[in-house]
Amino acid sequence: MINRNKCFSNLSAGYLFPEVARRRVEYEKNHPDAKIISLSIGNTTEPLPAFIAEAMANYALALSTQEGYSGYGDEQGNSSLRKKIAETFYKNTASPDEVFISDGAKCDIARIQTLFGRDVKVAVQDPAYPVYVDGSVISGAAGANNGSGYDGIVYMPCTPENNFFPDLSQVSPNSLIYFCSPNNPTGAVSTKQELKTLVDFALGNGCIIVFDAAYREFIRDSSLPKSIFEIEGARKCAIEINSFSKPAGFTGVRLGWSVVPKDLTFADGTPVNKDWTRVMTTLFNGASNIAQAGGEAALEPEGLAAMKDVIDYYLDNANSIKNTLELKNFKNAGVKIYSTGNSPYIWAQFPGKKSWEIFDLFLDKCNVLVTPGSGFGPAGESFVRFSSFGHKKDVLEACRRLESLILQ
Ligand code: PGU
Repeated sequence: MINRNKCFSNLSAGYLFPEVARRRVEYEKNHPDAKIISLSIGNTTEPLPAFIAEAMANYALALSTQEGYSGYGDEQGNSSLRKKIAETFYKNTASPDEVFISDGAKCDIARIQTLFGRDVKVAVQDPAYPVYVDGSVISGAAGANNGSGYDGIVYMPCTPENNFFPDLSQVSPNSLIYFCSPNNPTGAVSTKQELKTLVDFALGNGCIIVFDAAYREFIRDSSLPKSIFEIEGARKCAIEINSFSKPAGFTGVRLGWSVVPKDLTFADGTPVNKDWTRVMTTLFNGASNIAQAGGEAALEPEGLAAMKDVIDYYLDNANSIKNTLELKNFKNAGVKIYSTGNSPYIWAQFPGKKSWEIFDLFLDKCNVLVTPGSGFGPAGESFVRFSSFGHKKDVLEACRRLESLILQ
């Protein structure tokens, strides 16, 4: 028999969101009448803008014609879409041949680990989107969980005390630094000055930043940077990962992209772009051509306007959740709310309580599902994350239930 890959036995728990779903099912078994509302996983709920859906439908229909049919496309993605992404999001900072189209940001975060192998040192914001850490464990770059985190990972606490920007001094030279802004789960958006500190640190210490900008379109404060490449020097030390999931509602359609600048090199001088091209052409066969047609429509003026409307909708939900959590019942119990208005997530601290305890309390007393902060890393303990992805009527109903919650 083949031995189990040890890296899998190093994982101390299942993936966070299936675990939340499992507990929901368990609860429903015992409470069949419960009408649970999820403010947990960040999954889009609103219909695709018609303009974008029509572009995909037309493309799909044309596939049944001789003229409209296409098979495998370029592994790096359609050149017209790469060009549009470069023009829309990276004017003067990245060129189309530095853009790689993918089937989503999560998949890119997984594949990116093959670039660096098991010997790379990894640093993550704590708390962080769990895929950076779990993926590092699966790839062997991190070891077993020692009770306060996985061996080999440098956790950089991002807490209210440091305004959610980490102290980088703990990061070893030549590390891979995962960084997410707007951040999942805290919602914090790093300022230009903060990202400059990060970029300067990476440049001075031989580090590479994997910058996850999946929530960039939620940034409404125009003084805040939407891309790491707005920072001078980032082309020499950063990769950016992004997605159509949240702005265009493509969580199910699946489409994302990465930007790997040609100026970024490994210690031996090899361009990272060269190896990333090799990974994308060898381990990936291109994003769905139908999804790419949708992506192109999303970047037309009509698509961009429709995406803004959908994001406004979720931001309005976020505001309703924030207003509810600021009510007396929460305030008097010492609950602290962190909400930036530039993110779909509200991060809330319940001093003295464990994250899963708060999860159980909301599930039991309000039939509202949230995500326990400890699932995002050790510094997330005593926090929970509220997601604003949901139909407005459901979010408002969840808020009504929370209003009458009595917290001891
Ligand atoms: N990056 C970040 C920071 C995310 O929060 C998510 C989704 C993704 C990437 C995934 O992007 P795709 O392009 O759709 O692959 N986070 C959600 C969903 C959970 C999950 O497992 O992806 C969340 O609730 O945190």
